[in-house]
Amino acid sequence: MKNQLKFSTPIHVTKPKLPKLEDYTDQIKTIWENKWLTNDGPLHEEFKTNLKEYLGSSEIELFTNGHLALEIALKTIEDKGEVITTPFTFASTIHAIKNTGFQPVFCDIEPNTFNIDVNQIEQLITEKTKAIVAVHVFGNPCDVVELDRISRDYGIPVIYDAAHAFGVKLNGRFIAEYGDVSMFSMHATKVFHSIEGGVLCYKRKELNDQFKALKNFGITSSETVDYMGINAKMNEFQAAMGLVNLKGIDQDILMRKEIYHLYENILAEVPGVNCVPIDQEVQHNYSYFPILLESKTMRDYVNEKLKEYNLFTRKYFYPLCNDFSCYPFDSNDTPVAVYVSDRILVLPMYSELTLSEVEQICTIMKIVVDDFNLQFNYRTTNQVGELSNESI
Ligand code: T4K
Repeated sequence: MKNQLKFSTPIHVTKPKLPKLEDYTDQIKTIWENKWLTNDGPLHEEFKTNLKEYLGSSEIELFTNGHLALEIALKTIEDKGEVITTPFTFASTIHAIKNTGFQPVFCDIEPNTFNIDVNQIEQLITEKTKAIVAVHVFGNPCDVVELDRISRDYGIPVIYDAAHAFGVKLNGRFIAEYGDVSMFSMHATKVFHSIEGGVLCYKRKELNDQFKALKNFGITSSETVDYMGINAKMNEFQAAMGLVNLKGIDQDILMRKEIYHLYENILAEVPGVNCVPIDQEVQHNYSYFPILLESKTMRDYVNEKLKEYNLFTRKYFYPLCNDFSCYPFDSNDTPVAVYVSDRILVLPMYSELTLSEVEQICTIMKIVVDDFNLQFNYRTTNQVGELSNESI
């Protein structure tokens, strides 16, 4: 049975969508004609215009990757101090905060969306607080309305790490309409990509010159360098990939949606596997398919066993950022994040995943989870977000 179900080639958590080769080569022909490879070339400018419309933002700037875009957004806050953020995120978020001279203050997450718990933010605000960096984890929007309220009441900017949220809308509104700045990643593993790439969407026009300078060594004119900038420019090959991919993004998201619902329907019948519901108000991008298993032991068992079927899931995000050895943080203050991080598993999700592959993955999941339950005589509950101290 195992041999029949084992995939002949590895199935990874994601697979980048590549356009038709001829579409890409057509797009990059002009680079040979005009010999402009990077530094705000014509494809960069065209991509920027198209993204502006797609992301619904009056102001945008492109960067070589999402991480440097986030660092640059934070660099514009000159008064250094504390930044309230979440520990349940990719290393990039916290590295960006630390690299720009801020001290992260970790707020716990809420158990349904895995996003920063807005009810716990205000008690962490002090005179040292300079910003809030919230992450739309797996593309699920944070409580943006409450975050806007906190931002207004305390005069603290909100920067969204929207790395996972490309194309997401809330009640018909573009997700980048909320907060001061939103960073979208366009890395190869994302729902939409430009090989590597990052975008900042923002409202304040006066940030234009600063963002442009900061991504180009801080140079403001041929004779002036006004900021300690870096090199974070998007090149023409990236922009070309983005331009071609943008044409297919809506279709891709529709295919992901179908995969998402198939997973949801089948896995609902598998005891111990808890899917993460999507709010009705959210127009999602289905960037990831996260599940919560009943315990850390079960999660680690399933993650390892699936490899025997050539199936490679990921523990996004374990360990928590406040458990990284490079930082002296204490994760005990974020019990919900600890709970989720110990149980999270992300299943394969990409538009080229076929529906029969999804069915096969679910069949394997059922076998592996049943094995675990038999071995450990475990009784499951299927309750997402129900905190429990039980451990086996
Ligand atoms: N903030 C958040 C919340 C983020 O999640 C991220 C990035 C950032 C900020 C920073 O944005 P960028 O600077 O990256 O734009 C991957 C991605 O590299 C990373 O972009 C992403 N988050 C993170 C969640 O996932 P890894 O270390 O898991 O990548 P890797 O190389 O193990 O790839 C995952 C799987 O994808 C592989 O097992 C196979 C497949 N893959 C990957 C690549 C690169 C392919 O099939 N082809 C490929 O070219 O971080």
